[in-house]
Amino acid sequence: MANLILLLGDQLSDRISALQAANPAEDRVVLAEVLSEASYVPHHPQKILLIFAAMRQFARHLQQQGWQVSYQRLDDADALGDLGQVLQRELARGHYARVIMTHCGEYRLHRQMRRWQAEWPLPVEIRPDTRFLCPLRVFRQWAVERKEWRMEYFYRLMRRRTGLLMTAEGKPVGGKWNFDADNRRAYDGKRPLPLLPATTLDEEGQRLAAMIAERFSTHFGDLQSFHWPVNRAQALHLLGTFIEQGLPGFGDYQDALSSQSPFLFHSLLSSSINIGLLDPLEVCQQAEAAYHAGQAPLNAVEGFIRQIIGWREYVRGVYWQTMPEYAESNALAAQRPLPAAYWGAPTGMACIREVVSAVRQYGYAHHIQRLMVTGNWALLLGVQPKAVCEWYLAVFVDAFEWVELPNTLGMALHGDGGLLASKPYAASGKYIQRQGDYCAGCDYQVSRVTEPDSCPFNSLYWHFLKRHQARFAEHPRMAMIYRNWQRMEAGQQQAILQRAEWLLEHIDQL
Ligand code: FAD
Ligand code: DLZ
Ligand code: SF4
Repeated sequence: MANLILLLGDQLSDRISALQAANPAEDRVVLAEVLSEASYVPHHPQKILLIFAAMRQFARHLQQQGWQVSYQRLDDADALGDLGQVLQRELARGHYARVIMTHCGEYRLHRQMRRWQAEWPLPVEIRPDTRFLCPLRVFRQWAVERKEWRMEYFYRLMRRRTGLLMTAEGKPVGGKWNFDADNRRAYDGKRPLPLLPATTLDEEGQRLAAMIAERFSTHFGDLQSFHWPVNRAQALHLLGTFIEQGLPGFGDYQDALSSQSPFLFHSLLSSSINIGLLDPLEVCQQAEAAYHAGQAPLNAVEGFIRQIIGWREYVRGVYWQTMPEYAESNALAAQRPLPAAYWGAPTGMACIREVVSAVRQYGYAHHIQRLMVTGNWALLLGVQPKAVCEWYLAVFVDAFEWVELPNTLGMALHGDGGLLASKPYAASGKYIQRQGDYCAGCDYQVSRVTEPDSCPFNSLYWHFLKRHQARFAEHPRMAMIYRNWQRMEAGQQQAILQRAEWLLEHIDQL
């Protein structure tokens, strides 16, 4: 008998496990644009457009390969509101032995799928998501064997498992596992920036954009500058361009911030990898080949591969190992609401303004903008993790909870108490100044700490450290900072804390 196969909007890959060993002549594939998935957070309109346009193109691709596909469009007259309803309608229309799906990327949806398994009269099979390089059982094994989880050690395991940048003797190429120390340059404008990829929508995509603009008009974000790949050919093109133009500078400028470009030398590949248009291993193999061909230096290629086989796989493992409790954690008891500037309210803080306006325009910010500007600001202010996480999940085109939550709650906010990264990524304005040119266009003075025009990051940095002194003072990598604080005169300390208190009372007027 036939099987009914569900594919989600971030499972658009021929290799997806739900399709394996299926029979195109007999089985039916279901893809559905549903309001429940499009509105559980106020997704950036470009994220909805990306997912729907890519789903439509993938459904067409499957049909061309001979698959029978049922596709629900959001604006179909008989459109149903959620995935369970859509599947039940399909089940009522035919005779099926089982429903097959691939493990999804968010706990809330996984819980629904488990409910279908328990309640529906036919078997519901949830297969592992084999697009990831580290099966969840391997991560679990790694995690239970350790008292402390650190990405660096997990990454070495992944280098050995994949063989990427490994010598025949089983040693890391270049004699070191990690070249991060070489990846901290500010951008001086000398190396030419890669060109922004071309707009990727066909005529149908343009119509879809108009529908989304109308239906989701209250969501934060513009639709005009849409550049995201919506099919595999476009994603492969972007990958090729990145390897040629971006990768050689990726390492040097990985941590740079620049008002000249919101993208710098970053790949822009996260959405393509996350929704299934590209395979993470093929991306890394192309980068590795560029190194062996002498087209990109080792610090760039190692840094890039580390993000994908290291951080990306690590955060996914942490997510599934710790959910649902992880989402509830708030180790620093942060309670403030999210500042209005995150939703585009005017601010004199140039760094926040630059990043939020790029997010509005593109649904994108690169890692250092996410971590050290919007993340750091929320950390220093003590914004409630749930509010911050909802923002990150909504406004980035590449955001799915398995990757967004550990990065935001764990890495940026230290809300997990150090499970993901032992030390908080808290920094003063000096860090932002060192990494780029935002401060030159700011209403505040980065060199000042206590004055009315002093950079808000500066006093709030000390306020954060003082608030959490009991937790961090003994941390070996933070002891020196606390010694610097102790060395300040009492009057200076008091002035800093007073300025910070004033800022905390006027957050939405900064
Ligand atoms: P590049 O800088 O070119 O990096 C190459 C690839 O490495 C990325 O495409 C991505 O697949 C992977 N990668 C890099 N860093 C990470 C990381 N920390 N975790 C997982 N994968 C990584 N990434 C998402 O894909 N979705 C998210 O929702 C998301 N939320 C984040 C929230 C915060 C607070 C922070 C600090 C980071 C977040 N990241 C997220 C990770 C990272 O910032 C993005 O993957 C990256 O900026 C995407 O841009 P890019 O493709 O140009 O990446
Ligand atoms: C993000 C998203 C959106 C906006 N819409 C849909 C949709 O209509 N149908 C669908 O199958 N998937 C959608 N997605 C992606 C899902 O939300 C995603 O599969 C889950 O969050 C798990 O990662
Ligand atoms: Fe940001 Fe402070 Fe620099 Fe202004 S001075 S851009 S607020 S770091």
